[in-house]
Amino acid sequence: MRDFYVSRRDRAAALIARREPVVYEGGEYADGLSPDRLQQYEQNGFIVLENVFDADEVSILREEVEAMSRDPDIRARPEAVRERGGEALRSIFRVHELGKHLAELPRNPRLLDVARQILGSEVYIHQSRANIKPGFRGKEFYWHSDFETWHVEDGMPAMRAVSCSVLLNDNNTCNGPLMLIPGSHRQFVACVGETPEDNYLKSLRKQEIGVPDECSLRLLSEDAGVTPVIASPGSVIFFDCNTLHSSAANLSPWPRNNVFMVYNSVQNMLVEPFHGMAPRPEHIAAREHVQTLSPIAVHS
Ligand code: 6CS
Ligand code: FE
Repeated sequence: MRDFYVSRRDRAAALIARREPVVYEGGEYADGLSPDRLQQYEQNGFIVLENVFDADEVSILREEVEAMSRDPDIRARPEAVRERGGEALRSIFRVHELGKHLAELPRNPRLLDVARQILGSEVYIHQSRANIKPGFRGKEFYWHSDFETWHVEDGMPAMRAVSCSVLLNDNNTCNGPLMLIPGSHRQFVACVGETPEDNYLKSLRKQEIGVPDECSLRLLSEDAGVTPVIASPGSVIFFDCNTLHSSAANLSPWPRNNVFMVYNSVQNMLVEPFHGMAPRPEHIAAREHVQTLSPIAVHS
């Protein structure tokens, strides 16, 4: 398959125009978002929906994530990723299969219909994770496009995936909220540097390869600025797979635990990774274990 988004090769940094639409099939495949909101998503590359889950629903999910992060069996699994230089957990991958309540989350029509509408097809989960940022200790995530990594390291062919972050705590100005660059989804930033073997073992703790250069970051944030998402628990952020985002360390006393799920179109299944190396493990990028999602009944 031809690689239209060459990155991490023997080249300088570059901005490459996006080839694919942001919203597929005219947004008519499902009706998760109103036309206004869909347009906002298309323009900015993200949208924040408030009160998607009520306090009871959120506390069930929050407690499940907290219990998982204390569970010695989970902590011993390859899905548990630690912070640098210690035992503290940074992320737990594949939470939509390891958890009980979290297993139902991707099939909740409040999320699933938004993903199906944006991607204009049936969808499956490419990756899920809980990102754990305890007060005073949670570390940062540097600027990146998820698609850059998924394309190069996982062989995701096209920009036809959407991430969804479910806020389990209050995300405020002090506890390291997600920050996004509006409009950055419209160009691919080709990154400098070569991918080392088993890069994910390092990059999931601190990403250094596949991060945009400062000049591109400045260019893209010059007009539109940077938007921090300050929102209450139960809010959901949908963002395009190529929208540049980051988050700062949590120096506040308040935890910031969010669940993050990536919906990919069934028309955009993984091929061989574009850097020619071995694929990353299944719990980081679903390749064989792919299940088309059908909605579950939930009270609304
Ligand atoms: O490598 C990955 O797939 C992950 N890394 C980051 C920093 N964000 C997206 C994704 O979860
Ligand atoms: Fe990311």
